[in-house]
Amino acid sequence: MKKSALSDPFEEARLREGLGYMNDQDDPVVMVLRHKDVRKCAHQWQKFQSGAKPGRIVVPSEVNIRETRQIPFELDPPQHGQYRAVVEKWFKRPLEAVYQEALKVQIDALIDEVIGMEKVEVVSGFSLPLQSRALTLLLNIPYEEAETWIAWGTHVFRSEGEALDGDKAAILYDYIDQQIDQAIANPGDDLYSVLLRSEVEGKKLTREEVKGVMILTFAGGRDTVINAVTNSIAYFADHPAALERLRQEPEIMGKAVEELIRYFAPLTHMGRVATEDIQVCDHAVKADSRISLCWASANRDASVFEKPNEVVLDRKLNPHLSFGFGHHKCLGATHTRQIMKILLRSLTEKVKSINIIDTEENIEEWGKFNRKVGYHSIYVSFNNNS
Ligand code: EMZ
Repeated sequence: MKKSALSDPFEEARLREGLGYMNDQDDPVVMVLRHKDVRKCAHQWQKFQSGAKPGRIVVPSEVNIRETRQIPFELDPPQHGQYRAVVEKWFKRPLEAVYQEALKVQIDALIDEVIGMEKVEVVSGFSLPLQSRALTLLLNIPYEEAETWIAWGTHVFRSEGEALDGDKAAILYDYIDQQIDQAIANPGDDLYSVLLRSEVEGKKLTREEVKGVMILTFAGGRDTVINAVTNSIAYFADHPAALERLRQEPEIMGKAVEELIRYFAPLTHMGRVATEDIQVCDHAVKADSRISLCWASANRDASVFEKPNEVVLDRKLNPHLSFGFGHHKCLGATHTRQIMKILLRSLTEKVKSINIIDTEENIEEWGKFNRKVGYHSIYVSFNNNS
């Protein structure tokens, strides 16, 4: 198997029962594995809620490390829609030409920095700076601020050897508090200031609500984007012909982005809490217990995707669930798609080939399922196009 491959550990359980079982900090999770069931449960928000105790729908649960509700992610309708409406337009800004041009400048500059270097550790030396610098555009704040976030490492709630790190979370919370204070003192055109000016049902967002949106913006799109970028680099290193194809057929770039995101599924699953006793795939789920919607498994469902374990760059129909499904689908998807599109474009323009030197895989353990989601580290060299 190629180094960049991500296998599908859920296949057998998906075909047999459609479910997987795992224990998470003594709060078990029934994982929903089939594409159609994942979509169905995602739709049934009255039965499977997101607005449970803050942190409980995340797997591993974050109830012990945070109390702030992430918004709009941990709300159910109708509040969900009201809060989402406040931020929706802002998170569509990546569709604007000026935004894309600025992102292209950033990504080109980063590739210029690493190209020709003997070896680059992609996670910390490429994907993390790329994600952090791009985030300055999403927040509309000065580029230099990215340096602070790069120093935090790839995950804001986890650290090496610790799946949930409360001290680390405190760094993010304190930082956001300070930034909110600054935006109150000096309002501008940044996301903090926009949120502080916003209203829901005629009432200004509270400080806690502003914090909830900001924490989600920082945490939700961090390791996920880093995994998508890192896995893409590994993929093109293993498949130079794919990079060459994109060079020759730039018109398939959009499809290639969707396909890479389907195949990598950078977020394995997301939880919900059952509001009543209910059956899922003939299994009794008790009220107030957790299920998870396993995007990674649904994306390999052979009843929906032909050759599910292959990257088909120009895949025609691609109803992947990597950005979730239903009213909760990822708010950062527009930004992520632009990052990926521009990354692919810049790679075709500047990089001839990529060599993998050394890798340490990041394997998640979900009950009996071991899933590779990306890398702890991957050393490569980028070879230029001249
Ligand atoms: C939460 C989550 C959101 C969570 C869409 O995913 O991402 C995780 O990485 C965070 O730890 O708090 O934001």
